[in-house]
Amino acid sequence: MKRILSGVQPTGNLHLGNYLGAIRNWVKLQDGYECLYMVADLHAITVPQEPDSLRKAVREVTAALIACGIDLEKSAIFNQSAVSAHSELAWILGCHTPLGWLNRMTQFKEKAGKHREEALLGLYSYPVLMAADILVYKATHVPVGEDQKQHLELSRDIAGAFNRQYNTEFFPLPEPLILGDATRVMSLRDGSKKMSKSDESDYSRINLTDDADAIAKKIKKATSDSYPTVGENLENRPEAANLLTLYASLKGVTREQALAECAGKNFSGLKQMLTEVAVAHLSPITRRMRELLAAPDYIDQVLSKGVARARNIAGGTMQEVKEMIGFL
Ligand code: AQP
Repeated sequence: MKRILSGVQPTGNLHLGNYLGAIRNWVKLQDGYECLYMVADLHAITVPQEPDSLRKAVREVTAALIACGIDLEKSAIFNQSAVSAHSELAWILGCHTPLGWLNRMTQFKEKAGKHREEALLGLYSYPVLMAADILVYKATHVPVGEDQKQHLELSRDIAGAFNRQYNTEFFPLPEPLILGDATRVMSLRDGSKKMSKSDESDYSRINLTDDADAIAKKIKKATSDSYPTVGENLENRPEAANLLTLYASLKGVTREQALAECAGKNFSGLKQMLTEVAVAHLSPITRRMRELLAAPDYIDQVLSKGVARARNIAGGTMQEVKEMIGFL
């Protein structure tokens, strides 16, 4: 059986990077796999969160997943913290993970930055929790954006270390699925940085909650250059290349087709084309999200149903893991 586990952190508004790099692919994968999608609230608290904002963000992310097309008849959406097996397995896997492996993780280095000594243990051990998230469901495939590739490789290493220690093939080695043509969407303000929820500038990203005016304003203000045509010297123009990728991906055409459509146009022509396609694509999602958010009880029911399904699978794994380890 092929099973998918993936997640998104409730650390703010979901953006176009989360959508194109992850969620849109999750929707497509529902036909070929059993899919479990979690709202990763345990990962969110690796940096301080305000309780009311966290609660709100969990419901917003759930609404966004439904609005983007996750089919609740097929797939489960659940809040990670409600399935205690994630934390339990994370501890056990932490006891099978050499520090040297964690020291190599670039996301920790980037996020902790110069304040390494003050960074929290949870931020450092985040990839071990991610391994637990995946392995507790014995997921075979994990759709992620480029930025999570290294963590996923570590999950495979941890699964291998556990299997070797207990001379078993209990955990499948999860395969990354890095799909689509926008696996690394860049900031609208700086083409060398990925689009991110935690970027201080809201102008760096297009949120799934942005209305048509906000989308138009943000694209208009996106960093430009003064090349006369879109296609010229694209390899050295990260901002133009990023907007072109966004256009192609939202329109569902290849990069070459997108370039052909832009023939003779300058940066502001590309911005206009992108605005139209982004508004057309995102406005039904935003509308549906608003309707769902007006019914928080429904969202909570969706999560409880997902939690029950997730607990059922995770509980079975934990029983077997404990037996293998020698816990009474
Ligand atoms: N810019 C991106 N391009 C493509 N894919 C992306 N993803 C995130 N940013 C981009 C993918 O979205 C999924 C969910 O990500 P997440 O919210 O769990 O964590 P993140 O990668 O840390 O996302 P952010 O927006 O950068 O959040 P903050 O700022 O809170 O750290 C993942 O599959 C990710 O690859």
